Amino acid sequence: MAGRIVDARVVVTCPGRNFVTLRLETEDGITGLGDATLNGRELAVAAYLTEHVVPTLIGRDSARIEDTWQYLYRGAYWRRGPVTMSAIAAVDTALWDIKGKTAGLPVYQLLGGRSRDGVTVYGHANGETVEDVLGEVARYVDLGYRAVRVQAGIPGLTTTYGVGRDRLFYEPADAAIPSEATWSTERYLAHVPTVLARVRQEFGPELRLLHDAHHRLTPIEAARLGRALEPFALTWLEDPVPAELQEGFRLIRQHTTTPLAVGEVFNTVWDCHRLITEQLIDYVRTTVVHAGGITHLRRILDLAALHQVRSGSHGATDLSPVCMAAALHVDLAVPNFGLQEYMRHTEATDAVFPHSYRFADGQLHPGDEPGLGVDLDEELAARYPYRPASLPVNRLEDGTMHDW
Ligand code: EZ4
Ligand code: CO
Repeated sequence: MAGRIVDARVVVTCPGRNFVTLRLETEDGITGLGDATLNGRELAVAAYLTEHVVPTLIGRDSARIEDTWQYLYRGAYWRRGPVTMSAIAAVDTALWDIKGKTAGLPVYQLLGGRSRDGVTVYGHANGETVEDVLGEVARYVDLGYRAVRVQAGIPGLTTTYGVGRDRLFYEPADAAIPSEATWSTERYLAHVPTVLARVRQEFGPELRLLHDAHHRLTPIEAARLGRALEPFALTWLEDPVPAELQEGFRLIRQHTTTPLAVGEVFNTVWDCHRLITEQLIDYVRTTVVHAGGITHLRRILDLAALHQVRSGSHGATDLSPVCMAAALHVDLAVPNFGLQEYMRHTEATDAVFPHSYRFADGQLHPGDEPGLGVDLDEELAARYPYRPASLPVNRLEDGTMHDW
């Protein structure tokens, strides 16, 4: 028995980028970790945890994961939202870590055991020119990846989402006050199909290809893009439209057979229940950290399984190794796993969060350590103080604010 929670600490560290981590400790000396990182809004979640959650955790039975989730969700009255749900996620993830360590089992065993041998991941190939992109795809193939997301610079635009300065470690949060990018849907729609055509032509039919439109199109524009990409057989077109409007996907669906993925900004099942039950999407990209932890992500994926929607959890670098480990345990266990995004963390981040998950042959394996298999080196973390960094904003060429 792990017993009651006697300590709860929020650790903010910036080994290259900001991470917020909750560490819980029980009376038996068992510790659990949960990721609470919300890119560009880190201190809001840290304050939510410190001011409103941590005081309610001390003395609580660490074994009662579901009850604690319900307490934090129903008990807040102000439900949902990325700040609240990331805070709940951190507590939930840390409690699963503790339960695993208490049982002497990796978390995936607590979730029903493995449903597959490993977790197939996709990497991010990106470059300014088509030639750069082809070189980057080749690099991922050489590294063993079986699935690659393809993002390219758009002629006429100075910066484009997904195209970074550092190829392996893409980080869009680049300034304390948001930097401003310029967007043109016309330029984008004219160019992107030519890039995917070249990549498919060079690499043949077996490599799985993906593309992220990053919430910038209207439904009919997305329908047109989906149709234009059909010959290149994408595994998915991601975030075609801003997804507050779940009904918007009906229009896209009427026009294209390109599979659709969405959900990295969703916080609860209520953001995607219609998308799932009406089969308007193929992959739901909700994550452990932003969608209420392992407990709530599994609830979303169970609903998705009933409707033949598969998982495709967000795995960008702004989700810490604690979230990545938790995602891998879920991915290994659920029947309807699809694909896991995997952007490598920097060496500094990996040193602050030593972890047992490993990449081999295009797959990640969470390892068999009890719990999540991730630690936090607090001494090292303390050497990297918080640095304000925001995600950019987007304007059309005439200055109109647009979705980033
Ligand atoms: O822009 O995680 O699919 N991945 C993505 C990411 C998001 C960042 C935002 O913090 O869309 O690159
Ligand atoms: Co995305």
